[in-house]
Amino acid sequence: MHRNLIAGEWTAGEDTIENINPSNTNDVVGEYARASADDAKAAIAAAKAAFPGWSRSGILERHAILKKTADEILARKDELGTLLAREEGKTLPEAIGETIRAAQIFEFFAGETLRLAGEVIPSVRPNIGVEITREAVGVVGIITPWNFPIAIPAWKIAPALAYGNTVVFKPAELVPGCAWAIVDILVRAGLPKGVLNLVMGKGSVVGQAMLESPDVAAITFTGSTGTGKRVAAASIEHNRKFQLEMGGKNPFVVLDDADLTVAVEAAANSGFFSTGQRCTASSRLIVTEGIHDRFVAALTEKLKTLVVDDALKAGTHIGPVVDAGQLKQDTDYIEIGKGEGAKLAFGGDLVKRDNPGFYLQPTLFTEATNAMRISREEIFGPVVSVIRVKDYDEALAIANDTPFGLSSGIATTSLKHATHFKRNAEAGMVMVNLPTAGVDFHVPFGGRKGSSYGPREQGKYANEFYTTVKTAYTLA
Ligand code: UN1
Repeated sequence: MHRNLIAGEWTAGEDTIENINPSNTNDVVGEYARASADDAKAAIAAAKAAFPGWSRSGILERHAILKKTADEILARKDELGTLLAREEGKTLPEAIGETIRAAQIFEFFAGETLRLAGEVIPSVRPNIGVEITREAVGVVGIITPWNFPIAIPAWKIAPALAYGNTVVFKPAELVPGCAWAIVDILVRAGLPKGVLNLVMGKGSVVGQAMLESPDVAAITFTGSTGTGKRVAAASIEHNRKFQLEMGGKNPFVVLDDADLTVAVEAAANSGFFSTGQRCTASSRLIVTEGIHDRFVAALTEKLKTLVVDDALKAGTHIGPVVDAGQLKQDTDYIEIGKGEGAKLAFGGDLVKRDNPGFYLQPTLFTEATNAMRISREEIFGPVVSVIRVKDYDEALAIANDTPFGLSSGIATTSLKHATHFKRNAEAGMVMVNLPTAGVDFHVPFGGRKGSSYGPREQGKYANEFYTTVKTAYTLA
């Protein structure tokens, strides 16, 4: 049984949950403790008690712990990647890639501990100096989703610790395995007791206790829009910092002058890899009429070659959907799409494999409009629609006509259109001739409009959230 970590002790929760493999529901990945509200309160108290010591700890100590963590994750990439693929269902190569990314993130923030700088500026008054420094915020609550079980915890825990905060970490209930593994690694790397606390369990219990606590100084959340709004409301109540990464309905524009192979590869990757379960996935392909039919034909041919099967099997391109609830959401949207009059061009059906799992064909709608629910609401599955447009101007207008604004892509060989799109896409990230998903680990990540709230994550920009600014005046 895998326990929670509270004040440096591995503790049993109020009950346990089985972590089930979505590629084979007979396979139990492990038993994981579920924390009670009192456990969560104890974790917050432990993080609060550990804060004065950790926030004043030497940067070399923090550097060493984060670096050691990076090294162990990298050394165990195959084993951890297998655990990830088993509990979440992305393919083994995708899962190993994500594990390497987590190691790179810890390595990056190990370096950032040595680089955090302030400013010294003269006062407007004579003989006075002004120093601007960044300090740790306090106890940071970290709430992570199931779709990136190791990379998202890494990109929140690493900067939180690097800049001297203490942490209460609540991973998604569906994927406690990788969360437990990285906490175990960090603790063995030398983190003092209470600096990082793991409280696996239900959002309504553990998450709620975090939201209600006046001792949680900041919350970083990646997940659904509905929960994000609750995090925001509760955080305003306590005057706490918060950062939200929520949904996307990312457009990928294909212009007449696109390189067809580049466009098809990017669209297939954006829409269907990681089973479409990425907030950066592209589920709206906005295609100008001169290339529309050729693009749809080539993408359909590509989809025929993609193998949907067990995440651990060699040769699988698309793993299963994560669980029964998500599968129902995907198939409900497929019915909604048909009902709205979009044309089902490929897929749409569940498929049976050797093991019982949540297998869904990659599904492509054509003749969709941007007003349809399948074009407006995040599905979070391997379900993509093609919207036919006249020209670039209409494509851009439709790309931006969405409540979301995370990522946005275009396939074109025109410098003029690429440049215009980069400037005018209403999104936090823009991709030219590249998939909308799959980002670097050392540069800012985040969006606009309904997708995100607060400072960017990742790269050095992460310090905007995980530190608070102090301005000190000294009379010479
Ligand atoms: C990526 O596309 O590389 O939840 C990362 C998500 C995002 C991460 C996407 N926060 O899907």
